[in-house]
Amino acid sequence: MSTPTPADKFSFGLWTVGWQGRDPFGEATRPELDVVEAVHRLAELGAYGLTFHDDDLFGFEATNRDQQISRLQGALAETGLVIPMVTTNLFSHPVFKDGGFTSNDRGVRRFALQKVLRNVELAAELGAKTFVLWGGREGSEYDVAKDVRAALERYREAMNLLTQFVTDRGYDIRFAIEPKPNEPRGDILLPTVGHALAFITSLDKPELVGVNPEVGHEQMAGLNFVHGIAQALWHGKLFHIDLNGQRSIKYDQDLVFGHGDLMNAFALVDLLETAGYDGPRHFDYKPSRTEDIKGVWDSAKANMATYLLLRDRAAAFRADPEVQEALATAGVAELSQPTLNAGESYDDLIKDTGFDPDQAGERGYGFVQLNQLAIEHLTGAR
Ligand code: GLT
Ligand code: MN
Ligand code: MN
Repeated sequence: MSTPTPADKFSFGLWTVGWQGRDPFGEATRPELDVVEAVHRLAELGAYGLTFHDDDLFGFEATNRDQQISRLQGALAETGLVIPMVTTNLFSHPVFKDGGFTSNDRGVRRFALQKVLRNVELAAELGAKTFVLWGGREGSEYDVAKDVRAALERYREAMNLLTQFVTDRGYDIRFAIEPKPNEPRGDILLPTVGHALAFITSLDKPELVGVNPEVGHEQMAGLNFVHGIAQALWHGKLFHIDLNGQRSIKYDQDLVFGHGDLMNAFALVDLLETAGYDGPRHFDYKPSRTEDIKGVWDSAKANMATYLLLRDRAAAFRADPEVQEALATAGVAELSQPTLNAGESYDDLIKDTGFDPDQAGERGYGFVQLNQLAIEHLTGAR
């Protein structure tokens, strides 16, 4: 089994290993984790990056902001860990109960933007290249209480202001919107990858905005995460990714990567590794509430170990001659061939009499056998 190294580009949110296990039904089960300790432990385990919200590092009041930033910088210098992504907490404080960029309260919207602008300055200072925006409170519980068209207009206004800001300041930063269908709001705006991709096309500088899809968030909506990622890649919009595990349509579980739909995780790693995605492999999970601090670090390790196992398994799957034969039978590569020949037009197609639909209807694609081979590789039987 391979050991993680910085070249694998594994990163973790400070709020993940730092989660104390507080949930709507119970108190914290673990003590606070200091950022310096987090950086050192993650570096020892072979991660390359740490990400954080402003509030994770210095709290909402930010009374110790400068001190915490310099403590973080010290730990980074000692370990070589980097900060590939920064994000802003627009969801914990009561002021954001009706949202940040799309709160009905204009004062709140101005405050939310100010909080993000200040944090983008910090992101630039720390060398982060991606700024994630998870709009967990942008939404509603009651349809009559939110003018969704106006909310989207305000969302757009916010994104246009932010992209103008990084452009004027000359920052090498792009934004990544993180979709989620619900929780904590009853319904969240831009609930899926598809919604976010469509929204981005309406922006002034769409080239500076992409998506940060999270495994569990798409699966909460019953969607196929691999399909969502493939489409984001196809649009050139996969700026960042949140890896974790989710078991079916229910509350956001944030399990270790692969501890949910393992088969989909296998296909995801295969896709990321073969499609040329070179961004961070960012884990956004929660060490379960049952775990002590040893369990926290074991679970952090488990995320990376699962990713590397799946990477090895996927490579073995691709290299297997039987798989290659099954892929050929399935016609997987044939889909990359344009449907019309070069120079052919719809007139040629209308006149074409060479195709026998009855005969083509008899074709067996062998998809089940291909999938079984994938299972055999995934389980180490091959
Ligand atoms: C929060 C959320 C995550 C987001 C984080 C970024 S915050 O923990 O559940 O999915 O990625 O804001
Ligand atoms: Mn989540
Ligand atoms: Mn996330």
